[in-house]
Amino acid sequence: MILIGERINGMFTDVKQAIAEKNEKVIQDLARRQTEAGAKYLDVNVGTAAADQEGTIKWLVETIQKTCSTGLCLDSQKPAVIAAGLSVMNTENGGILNSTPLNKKSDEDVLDKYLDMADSAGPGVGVITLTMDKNGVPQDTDTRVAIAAEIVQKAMERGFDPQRLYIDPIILPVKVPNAQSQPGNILNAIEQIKYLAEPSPHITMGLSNLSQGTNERSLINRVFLAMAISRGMDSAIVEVLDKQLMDVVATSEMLMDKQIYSDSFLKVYSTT
Ligand code: THG
Repeated sequence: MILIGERINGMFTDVKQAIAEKNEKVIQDLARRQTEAGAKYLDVNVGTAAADQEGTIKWLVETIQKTCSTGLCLDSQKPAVIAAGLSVMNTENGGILNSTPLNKKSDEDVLDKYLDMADSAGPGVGVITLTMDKNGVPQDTDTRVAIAAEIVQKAMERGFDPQRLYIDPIILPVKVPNAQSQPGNILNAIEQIKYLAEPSPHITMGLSNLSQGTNERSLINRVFLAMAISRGMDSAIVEVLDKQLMDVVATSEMLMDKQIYSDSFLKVYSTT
């Protein structure tokens, strides 16, 4: 399971404040703790408060890199912000550009822009691609799979290895009215997306979106994570500091025969 730590995101009040005050320690502590908890990559999202998003992502990347060499997952819908982060990013442990839809009304070629940036960063850098197009986020399974198929096809046509793609079927809060059929649709989409290429593209999601606004955040996250892993999801942007959630990852991997059973399987688990 390729775990991406979600905490360095300006959406969190502690990170937002650290960005405003240029407090390196808060960011570096989060980087270290998430790495120790099993994050293979650290998501880096400046949030919405920072006026200078390009300068802020550079500061975050440089601040994190002073303290650890964990791969980074640059998180922005704006190619210019990703490019700014990449300009100072160390890619020795790989990296991910997060994220692009298939296309946008305002930018027909946005997917190509992200793939171009990943190519110039090197073969160890992947791209998270959303099953979303100029019509927005689809509600049903079939449209999600059709968009994922177009993404895989576009990547293959230009020689971009599908194994560098992380397809994200976009999970939204279950609490939103009329959204309760979405988790099930997403599970069905995951099962089909994994067959779009051989070897399969990665499949990921921003898991915590699902439980936003609910009273049972960790429980909802844990149960859906196990369900999605059982259908073939092999990566997720998650709260790696949630020990119970990490135990679900380890147990799911063991039950899916990705890790050998031993009585201490929770302890020996390491990200693969
Ligand atoms: N797909 C991809 N990238 C993503 C997402 C996605 N990046 C961002 C997001 N979604 C995943 N990361 C988060 C981070 C935080 C929360 C949810 C998803 C979250 N934050 C608290 C909240 O809003 O309630 C913040 C509260 C606090 O300050 O403590 O839930 O889907 N590719």
